[in-house]
Amino acid sequence: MKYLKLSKTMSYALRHAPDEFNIKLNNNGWTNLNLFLEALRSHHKTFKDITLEDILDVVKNDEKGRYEVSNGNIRAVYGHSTKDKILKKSTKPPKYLYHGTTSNFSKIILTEGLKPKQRQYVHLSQDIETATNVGLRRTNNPVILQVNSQEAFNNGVKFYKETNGIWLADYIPAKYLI
Ligand code: HQG
Repeated sequence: MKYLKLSKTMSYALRHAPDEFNIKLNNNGWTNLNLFLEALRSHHKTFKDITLEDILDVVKNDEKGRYEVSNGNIRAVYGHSTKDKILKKSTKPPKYLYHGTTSNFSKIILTEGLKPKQRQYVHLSQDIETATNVGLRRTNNPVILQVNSQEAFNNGVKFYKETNGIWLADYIPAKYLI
């Protein structure tokens, strides 16, 4: 079984395109695991023989904790772009959080603030190393922006804690960024 391909397809379905797979996400992003298995099997011939174990292996071994399984349901933890916003419970963030991006984007962000762009939430990292890895997806020389998260939180910006040091947030005005 090609787990990378399966993982990418799972992310695509659960974050971006549930309609293409004929699955429904609830308000918190959950969908029924057995129906998801059937949806993947019928989506493409590569997946026609996958089992529940294959999906659970992807979930368990994912290095970023991208998925969660509970009570017979599965969801992507972050990264959604579906039009109905996945509801999250906001939490008080640490004093600082970090965002790794390209030099060009960083200049725009320092003027107009950090926007979710095509996703539902802004994605932040708890430490500089993780933010650097996020930035390295786009450039060899990422710029790491420091977010004055607690100050932003105190002034009404909402933050949401996810797995593995990933934080989400709503739009963050430039005045909270260094
Ligand atoms: C940029 C991956 C111009 C922002 C990662 C980023 C992460 C702006 C891009 C997760 C902007 C959006 C998310 C503004 C933000 N003007 N550019 N005002 N505001 N941007 O992919 O944070 O492997 O949606 O800097 O590791 O790069 O998929 O966000 O470059 O955890 O699990 O707009 O996705 O995880 O890009 O990455 P993204 P991201 P996975």
